Amino acid sequence: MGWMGGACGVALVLLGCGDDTQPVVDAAALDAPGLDAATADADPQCMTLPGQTHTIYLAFEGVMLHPCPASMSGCSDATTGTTNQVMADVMVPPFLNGVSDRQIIIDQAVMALRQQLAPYAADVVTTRPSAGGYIMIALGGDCPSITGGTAAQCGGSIGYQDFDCDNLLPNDVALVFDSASSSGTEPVRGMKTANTIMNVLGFSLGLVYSTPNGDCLKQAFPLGTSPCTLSPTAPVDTRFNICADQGTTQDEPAAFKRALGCR
Ligand SMILES: [Ca+2]
Repeated sequence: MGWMGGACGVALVLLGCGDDTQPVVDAAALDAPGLDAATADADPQCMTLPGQTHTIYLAFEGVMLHPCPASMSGCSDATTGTTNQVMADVMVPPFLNGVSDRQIIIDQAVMALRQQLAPYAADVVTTRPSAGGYIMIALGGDCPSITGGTAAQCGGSIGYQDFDCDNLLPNDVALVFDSASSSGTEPVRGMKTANTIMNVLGFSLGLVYSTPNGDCLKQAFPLGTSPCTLSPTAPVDTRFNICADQGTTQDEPAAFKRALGCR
């Protein structure tokens, strides 16, 4: 589990219990196969692995989540709302529920995230897809009430995600709490939200904690007013032994390319 701002990270044993959804067919490939082929030729890292999903669903308006069966410790499946991060069925409330300018903050967050992901063939949507695979970011509420963890366990976490070492699960579920967007102007609160999404998304795609300030994968990174960054040589935070094959650096853009493809 990834505890942003928390004291520790715990590696999950992934059981390969992904769902049976078919690999997403990229409609763009049908429209412009030549362009897609050229992109892949130009950068082999852009050839996505089979079964990966390209749609990132931001659930801002509330979503029901269900715990994994006891026998499955790592079975995130956004299509069914199933995740190892909750202990019981829980309704995530709308993001910034009751905040008068929440829609402006949400719009800013979506815009900032789309800019962050512009190099990658990711589709950021705010309506739940009716078919196909997708990664879901469930936004809203606070850590204790959503995860069932104690305040001490949550440790002020603003986001929460399973570390998906080697990116075995295509349809991840990640959590971003209201506290990710705690203060500032509307654009700042949107940027904070987008940066937190980038953080939990990186864990979904197989990355672990990094150390540079401003890096998207840094634990409790300074949120600031600018986009977080992805580095091809980001030093890994070796205080946390999260993935068995983690090195001393990680290629963060490559992980996003392999999972999402390139524009
Ligand atoms: Ca994944």
